[in-house]
Amino acid sequence: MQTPKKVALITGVTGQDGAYLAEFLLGKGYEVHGIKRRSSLFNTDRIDHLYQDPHVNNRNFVLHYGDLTDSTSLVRIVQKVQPDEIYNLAAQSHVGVSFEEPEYTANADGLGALRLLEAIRILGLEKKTRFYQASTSELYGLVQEIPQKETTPFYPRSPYAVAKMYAYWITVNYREAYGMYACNGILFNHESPVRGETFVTRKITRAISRIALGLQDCLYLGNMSALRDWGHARDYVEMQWLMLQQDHADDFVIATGVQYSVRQFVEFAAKELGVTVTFEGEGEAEVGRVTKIEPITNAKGEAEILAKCQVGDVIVKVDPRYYRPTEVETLLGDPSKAKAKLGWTPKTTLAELVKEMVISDYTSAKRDNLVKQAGFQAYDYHE
Ligand code: NDP
Ligand code: GDR
Repeated sequence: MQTPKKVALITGVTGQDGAYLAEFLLGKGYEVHGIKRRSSLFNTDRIDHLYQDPHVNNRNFVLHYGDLTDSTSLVRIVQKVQPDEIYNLAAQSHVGVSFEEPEYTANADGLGALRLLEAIRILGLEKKTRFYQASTSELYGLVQEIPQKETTPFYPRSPYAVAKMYAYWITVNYREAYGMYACNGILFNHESPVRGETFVTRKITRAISRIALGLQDCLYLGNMSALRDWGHARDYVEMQWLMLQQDHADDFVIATGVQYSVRQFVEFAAKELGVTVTFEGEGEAEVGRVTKIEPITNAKGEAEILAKCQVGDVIVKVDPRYYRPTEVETLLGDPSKAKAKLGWTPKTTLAELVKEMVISDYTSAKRDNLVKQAGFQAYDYHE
């Protein structure tokens, strides 16, 4: 007899991690359900390659309308889907924006986790449904220990991090109070070509590509001294799954154990297109100037100058509007526990991650450039 397919429910399926996780679980033979929000425009770009026509029977990828701020929708979906595993990835995930929308962030990111845990309890699924909470290195905020591990005290520095701290502890509490299999993945920053355009890595790879093609003059950034431990989202979703396959629920730090500054990320990204950026000046007067342009080996194996900018051009400036009222200056994770207990190690280096992101954004920028050259308006939006 065939063993029945495992059923997973992913909140935030239209986001970066949701898309990678859905693809990963489908590859493992799961029936995958995702919760998407109603939007006035299509918001499924990242998962369109997984889409299955709703008119076809026996789909293994199904989307449901719902919202983390709406308990009734969550209870209805959990009841209908009867999931073996819930991955709670949905969130207002932008730290900077959380200072502008603190109440909504608390509602979606903090109480959202509670609503899902309660849905499991109300429906009597405590013994069936395993729960993953997308916790974050932002919990460490003003860091109390370097590197940060599972036992490092939290000191959140934004409405986002404070909301996520509630979600972290309510997950631990439901595990202890009701014996639920519920765990926290304390994930350090992870990126990819489908990272949201307003997070700093994607903002950089996108802008550098557009500057190289003459579509944009300058990249405006906030605190370029911030240090982050950046990994690849594709590697990190595998760990989210692994955490739900253990004998006992537990919480794990997931990180690479290496950190770089935002400034270094700019240098690495520009280098991929043959551009050397050198930083000069201090504070708000700091700029990044092009000091060298070298040919890059193109897809045909020929040496080609890709960048249209000139030596001497200032292509990076500071814009204080991107400063945060309270900043997280440094994050560096210690993933020893995940390595020992889950047998997990990140596969992608930062150099490989930067390359993949730049290739993807440069390809999109080339398409935008063709559109512009054909006389169509190429709109751009900076944030
Ligand atoms: P994204 O911002 O790319 O995706 C967030 C997802 O949540 C989107 O699908 C979004 O929908 C959805 N969403 C937002 N608000 C609601 C709501 N009220 N109800 C239902 N869905 C909602 O985030 P990532 O994929 O990068 O991150 C996934 C999770 O992991 C998040 O919880 C994030 O806070 C956390 N995290 C992320 C890290 C990272 O470095 N990427 C590190 C540590 C934790 P829509 O597409 O419609 O906007
Ligand atoms: P972060 O990611 O806040 O770490 O949260 P982000 O990429 O937004 O910022 C990283 C660092 O870069 C600095 N920075 C800028 N950031 C943005 N977005 N835009 C800028 O122009 C800019 N200039 C400098 C920031 O100040 C910060 O220090 C991400 C999110 O995915 C969270 O959901 C997740 O929990 C954490 O990572 C781990």
